[in-house]
Order: sequence, then C-alpha cells, then structure tokens
Amino acid sequence: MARQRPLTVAGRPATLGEDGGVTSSPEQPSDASASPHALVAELLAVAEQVARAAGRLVQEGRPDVVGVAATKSSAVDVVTAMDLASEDLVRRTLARLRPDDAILGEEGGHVAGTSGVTWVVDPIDGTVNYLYGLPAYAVSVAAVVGEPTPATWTVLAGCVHAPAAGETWTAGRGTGAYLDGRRLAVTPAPSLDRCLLGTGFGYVAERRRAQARVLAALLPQVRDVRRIGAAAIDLCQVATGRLDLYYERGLQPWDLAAAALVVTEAGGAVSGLRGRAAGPDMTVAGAPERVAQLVAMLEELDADAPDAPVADIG
Ligand code: LIP
Repeated sequence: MARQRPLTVAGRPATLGEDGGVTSSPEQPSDASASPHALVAELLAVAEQVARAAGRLVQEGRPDVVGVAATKSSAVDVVTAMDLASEDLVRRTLARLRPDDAILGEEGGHVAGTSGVTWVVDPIDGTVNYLYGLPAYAVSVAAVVGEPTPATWTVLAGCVHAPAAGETWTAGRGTGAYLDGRRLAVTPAPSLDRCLLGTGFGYVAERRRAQARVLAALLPQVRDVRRIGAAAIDLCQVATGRLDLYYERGLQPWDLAAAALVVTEAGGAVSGLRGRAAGPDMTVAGAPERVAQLVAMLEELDADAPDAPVADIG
C-alpha cells in the first residue's frame, strides 16, 4: 500500500505517539481545535453522523422482501442492494465532510486519501439478518490512522449504529465508550462456566466444519452460547455486559474497527491468538483475564489452523 501523507489536525501537522495518542506539532500554535481530543471528537461526530444517516436509509428503505444483489465467498454470503446503497451514501457523505481522508469499505474496497486518516466502513454488518428481517444489523463506521488493517492501525473513533434495535454505540480513543450516551464499563468476568459466550461462523463449508469442532469443545465449558449474526454488534454487546466473551474467526477490518474500540474503551480486551492482534485469524473479546483464558483454550484447540477441505474430513 502507498505511504500515507502525514496526519494533520485541523490543518496542522500532527504526530501519533507510541501509545496511540495524537499530538499536534509543538511549533504550531495550540488551540482547542488542534488538541488530540479535538481530533477524536471531530472524527467521532462525523462517524456518528454518517452511521446514523446510513442506518436511516437501511432501515426506512428496507423492502418487505429483500433481494440478493450478489454473492461473495459462497452462495450464502450475500450482498443486498441496500449494502451497496448504504456504502454509496457513506462514501458520498465522507467525501463531503472529510475530502482528504481515505476510505476502506466492505463493498467498494480502498480509496486513497492524503490526510493520514482512513474510514473503515461496514454498510450493513449482519446482512443475513437484514435479509430475513431480524433486527441485529448495524452500520459500522470508524476512523483509523496507520495502515488500515487491525495489526497496524490505531482506531481513533468509531460508531456502531443498529437502527432496528434503536441502539448506537460510540467510542473515541481515550474518551470512553458509550451506548446512547451512557458510559460503558465491561463487567467483571465471571468464571468461565458462568460466561455467556458469543461467536459466529463463516460462509464457507470448510470453515464451518472447523468452527463447529471448536464450538463443540467450548460449549460444555460455558454457561451458554449466542450466535447473533453481526460481529460489530457482538463486540458491542461485550462492552455492554450482554455477552461475557466473544470469539470469531474470519472477521474483516470493517467488522472490527469501530466495535473493537468500543470494547477497549469500555475496559475490555480484544486479542488474536499466539500474541497477535485481533484479525481474520481470530478475534477474542471480553474482560481481560477471561480473554487470556479463552485465547489459551483456542490456541490449544488449534482454532486458527488452516481449514481442511471438506472431502478430506469424510
Ligand atoms: C457477518 C459477521 C458475522 C459473521 C457472519 C458475517 P456480514 O458479516 O458480522 O459475525 O458470523 O458470517 O461475516 O456478512 O453480515 O457483513
């Protein structure tokens, strides 16, 4: 990917500290609009505005019968016309509000920018729920700096807006996580056998076989399992205390960007396996001590092993 131009805050040069904090250049005059929190607040306001606008479109424009516009990894991995319309609205709105920023969207890919900020967008997370009229779907919008992949980015602000549920999660780096304005704090972890565990599955048969094996090993060891069908909502439910733990293999940057910040700003942990960051190989979220325990169990189960072809399993 091309090297990004330097980050700017209110038009002035800014630097990203090792802790992920954003600092405006010291030789520049400082004012409120150039402070790190001002940038986070500005990006968060844009994220929420855009997510709400797209959420309105998605919810109010849902036909009684939703058609499938295209398929992706398998015949059941669907794209609806509304996924495309929602992402188009998000892209047009961001281009107007933040014309120098890059955008990475689930349906439209990456468009380069010059500011150092990339918007990572899922126009409908939970598309199959949307298809069936189940309310667990959301628009997810996040602003990141650094290469827009979970291993390298720093997420500055994010919004997960679930219009049918009437719920909106927001988080700004260093400024907390909120559900509809109520500050969130991850609940203290119960023992694993009292944990309500969320997870999800891919759309390809080989992946699902492997995920079923892992789930079969975990299910007897927890309170119960929920499969909500939208990763961004699952992660936000962890931050809200409605799930104790969540893990899933196969998440993409747009599934994760906003919601992972909601979890960490609520005091939770979001991790991958074997010391790696959360990402496509595995994402585990919850209270930090319980995440460490689940990560160890998933490593032991080789939950990130390559999928075996279905024909080889017998
Ligand atoms: C969905 C994820 C979910 C996963 C589904 C699917 P989509 O994203 O949010 O966690 O289990 O298989 O990937 O396809 O609705 O954007």
